[in-house]
Parts: sequence; C-alpha cells; structure tokens
Amino acid sequence: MGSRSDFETMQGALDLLAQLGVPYEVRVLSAHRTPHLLPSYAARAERLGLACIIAGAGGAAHLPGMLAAFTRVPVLGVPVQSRSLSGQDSLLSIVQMPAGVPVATFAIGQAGAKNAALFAAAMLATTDEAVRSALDSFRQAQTQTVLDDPYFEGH
Ligand code: RP5
Repeated sequence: MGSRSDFETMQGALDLLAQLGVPYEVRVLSAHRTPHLLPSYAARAERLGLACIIAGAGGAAHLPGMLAAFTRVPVLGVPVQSRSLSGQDSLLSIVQMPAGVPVATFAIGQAGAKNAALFAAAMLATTDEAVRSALDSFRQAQTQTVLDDPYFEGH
C-alpha cells in the first residue's frame, strides 16, 4: 500500500487472505515518496515467486501502475477512498492504464480490497486444492448468511 493511512482500507484483504490460508506479505511503498524502492520491490516480488501484488493507493494513485511497469507479476489495484474526491481520483488513476501495461482494477475502498483478495485466491485456486476448498467454504457461508436472514425473500 502507498501509505500507512491505507491500512484500514486494506485490512479486509489481509483478513480474507488469512481466512483462506493464502500466505502474504504486507509492505508500505510510495510511488511518490519512495520511488527509488519500486524497482527493487518488483524484483523481490519476482524472486519470491509472488503470485500477484495487491496494490492499494489513494489520490494520485500511481503505485499499482508503476509496479506493473516494473514487473510481470500480476498487479491488482485497489483505489483507496480519498478525502478530497471520495476515491474517484484513485479509481481513475489506477484504471486508466495505457494499453500494454495492465492493472486489474477493483472497486473503491473496502469492497475493492476484499474483492482483490478473493480474486487473488480464485487465481490460486486454479492450481491449489486447499485454497479452492477454502474459497468454496467462504462462498457457501456467504450465501447461507443471506438465506438465514429473517427478511430474506425466500422465507
Ligand atoms: C497515497 O496518498 C497513499 O496511497 C494514500 O492513500 C494517500 C495519502 O497518503 P498520506 O498522506 O495519508 O500518507 O500515496
């Protein structure tokens, strides 16, 4: 993430990865305040064999795009909700990549962070039986929560 201030937004992604048994590391890395560290982190991601990078940033959110420029590790971009423009700035900064350097972009804020984690797990689930099973259980529990709601239309 681009700043410690993004942590609250990204916490949902960390919680879900832990719940699904997906190992992860957490780093704060700023495209603007620590630009010199981007190439070395991109190289580290490849060296470690990371399956993907979930990059959350807000405002002029250049972190996901710059990481994608430095590595072929898939980058999942999460627009953090900014104070001034409610995350519209973050979203447009992340999603409007030029052709040739893709960033998979998610919804603004906590929903985007959670869905980025679920998307990462879904990619891993194509080859990892344990993650596939954890993801199926998550989905079943999510569906059950709706079915158990006394106001649910099916009752
Ligand atoms: C971005 O600037 C960060 O991703 C964060 O969302 C935003 C504000 O950062 P702080 O000023 O709170 O550190 O780079």
